[in-house]
Amino acid sequence: MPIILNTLKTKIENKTAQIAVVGLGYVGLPVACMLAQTGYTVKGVDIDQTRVEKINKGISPIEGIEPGLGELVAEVSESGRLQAYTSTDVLNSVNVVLVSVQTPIEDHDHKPRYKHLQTALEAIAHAIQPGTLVIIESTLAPGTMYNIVMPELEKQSQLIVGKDLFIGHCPERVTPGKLLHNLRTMSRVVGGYTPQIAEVMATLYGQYVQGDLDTTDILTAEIVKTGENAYRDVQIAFANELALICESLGGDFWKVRNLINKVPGRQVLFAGGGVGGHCIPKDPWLLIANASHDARLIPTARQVNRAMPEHIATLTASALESYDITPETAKIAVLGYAYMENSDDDRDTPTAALLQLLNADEIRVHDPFVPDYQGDLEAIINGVDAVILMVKHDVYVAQNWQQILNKMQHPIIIDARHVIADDFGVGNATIRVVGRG
Ligand code: SAJ
Repeated sequence: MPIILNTLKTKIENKTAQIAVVGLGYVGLPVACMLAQTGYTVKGVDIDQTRVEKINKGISPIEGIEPGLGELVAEVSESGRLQAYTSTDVLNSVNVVLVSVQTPIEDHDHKPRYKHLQTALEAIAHAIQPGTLVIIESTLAPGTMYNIVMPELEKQSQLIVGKDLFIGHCPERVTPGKLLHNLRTMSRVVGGYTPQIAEVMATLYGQYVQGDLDTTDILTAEIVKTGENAYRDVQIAFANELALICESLGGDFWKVRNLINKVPGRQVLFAGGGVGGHCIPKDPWLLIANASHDARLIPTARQVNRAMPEHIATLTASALESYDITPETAKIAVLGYAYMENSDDDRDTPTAALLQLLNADEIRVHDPFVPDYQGDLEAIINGVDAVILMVKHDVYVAQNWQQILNKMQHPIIIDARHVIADDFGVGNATIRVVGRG
């Protein structure tokens, strides 16, 4: 191992290494806090002045229920172990830089948009000293480290990767609502430019990660992260397609699913109203972005999942029509705006797509976690012609659905998440469950 790298490893081991985290969002901030709590002096950098000020006051800028994060931000800010800045000039005195900036995809061609990453790389390259380790934690299209990150850093810093500049890719595996828990417990793929660099990276992550630290090469790390989420998207698409087949045959996906899953090696996931969130809809496109292979399954799975809100809108329209309710008079309540149950996160939520497709005189939206939609559930449901259940929040599962039906103008429920128990006495109500013909 080069002496300069060995020196860095020693600094990491005795916690004298100065660490920086660029990007203090739902990944960067918990990472910065965990490293500070572990005993490092951490400089956090973010372009958002308000976010920086909040953190330096010991306040977490992240909304939603994140167990332990608020207290941890206060603790490490108070102790001075974490200080936040808007300027990347502070990077001229650090030994390790972690980068957690967003890597979205373009809507029109699904190609990655690396504006934030490139801005960060340019600023980092101009500030860092020889011997610095730069680790990208953002999710990347395979090939990005070699084709964009490495050339950008070398060109702007005049340093040479492997000689006086070290790079690696360690993609994050966080989920909103359990950021700190996942950061501590999930195994990590630690991709180093060289095995020695991967070893030094693992020394750092080993300070707070209890899961496995699987050291490997950079390309493998890029493919694993995007692949694990593309895999999930395809699994969900299979469940959705099987549900549509069941509906068309007059079958019941929920019964079929349970019986298939009794077979060893089968695990059909849940059909639903669509796939939202910050990673599953995006990562499949990152996986195939630079691949010369003409991927067909993965884009098709994306199409299947993106079409589910339209299916829910169709089920709704046909149910209203069966009661001779026209769009001009229809009143609909949509329950659930977040992209997943018991979360306030509404990034890429299927409900937003559904709302674009519904045709009604009045549409009321409710969500117990999303500030814009936290109205009184009973008042929202009162007098509507149809209720659409888009998210399986616990509060909806716990409802007395007979009482709800009694308050509605017409007894129509479109259940996109199998919220209502199978033993519910439907009576004369019309309850259309996704996957049930
Ligand atoms: N969904 C379905 N059917 C399913 C599962 C999910 O329709 O069977 C929908 C959800 O309603 C949601 C979307 O897909 O709209 C995504 O749900 P998710 O459970 O995959 O949750 P995410 O998006 O937070 O995924 C994250 C990912 N974790 C990371 O990227 C680090 C994913 O790899 C994890 O598998 C997932 O959390 C998890 O299992 O918690």
